[in-house]
Amino acid sequence: MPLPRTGSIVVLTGAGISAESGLATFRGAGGLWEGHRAEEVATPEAFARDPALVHRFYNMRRRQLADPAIQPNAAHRALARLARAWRGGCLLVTQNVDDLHERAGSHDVVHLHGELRRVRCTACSEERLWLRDLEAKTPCPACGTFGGLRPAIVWFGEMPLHMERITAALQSCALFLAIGTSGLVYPAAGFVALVRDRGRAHTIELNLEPSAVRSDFAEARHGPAGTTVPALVDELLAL
Ligand code: BV8
Repeated sequence: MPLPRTGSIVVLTGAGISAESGLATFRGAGGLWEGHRAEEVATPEAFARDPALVHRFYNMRRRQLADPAIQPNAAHRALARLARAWRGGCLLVTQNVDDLHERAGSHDVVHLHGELRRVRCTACSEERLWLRDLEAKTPCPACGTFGGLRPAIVWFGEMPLHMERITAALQSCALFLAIGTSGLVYPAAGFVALVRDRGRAHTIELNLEPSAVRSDFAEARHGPAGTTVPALVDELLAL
């Protein structure tokens, strides 16, 4: 199927798009942290059982993201360029909790799994930007409750965010791109099948290697996102 000249685009990104910026992926290089798999730490049960461990996990990642060496890369910038120039509309959905898409100039980024730089109080539900370490004893600035603050992130077993908006966009897009994701976590990994089953849209996987759902895509472009994404955006904008 050729690239569409018109119609809307939905882009789904995963940890692989941030790899060339220096942020570790979930499953690369052993994917362990303090001997734990992310799936073991990123759960409500882990937070209830050992809040200090979970806070350490996110404090480490929040500090890493604040490192000036961590910058958006050519793939992030190419997607911002695509959204600015593509006339049919382009929805950027990310599984990532970093802010590299925003810092590359993307607007209205849909964070399906929440954001590392925001926290929520489980007592009063207030959510706010939070850039420093968080401890179990940190009081909520809004309601004063101790021990209620948690990262505003969707953990395993929790409901992903913005699903209605994402599903509506998937049901009407002309092109679906998945970039830098292993296709192991649902519902994000199932988005391509929803688009494919409509039968009228093109689907492309851009990943370092075939993902777990490679066979659901009409096309795959394997290689580093910093190379494959700008090349595809150039092709789309030259149509
Ligand atoms: C849900 C935030 C119901 C945390 C994340 C039992 C109980 C409960 C649920 C389940 C269960 N069994 C299964 C489930 C469903 C579960 C799930 O899918 N589990 C998996 C492990 C089997 N899903 C959930 O629980 C979700 N919620 O199901 O609720 C529901 C469903 C539908 C509708 C309503 C309700 C919630 C899942 C969200 C979990 N939170 N993140 C945090 O960040 O700390 S998930 C986390 O892993 C990421 O956000 C991401 O989404 C996910 C996958 O990671 P990837 O981004 O793909 O990264 P990965 O390292 O895996 O792969 C990177 C890829 O990049 C690789 O392929 C690599 O080759 C490539 N790459 C590397 N370098 C480059 C590159 N590509 C290009 N260029 C490069 N340079």
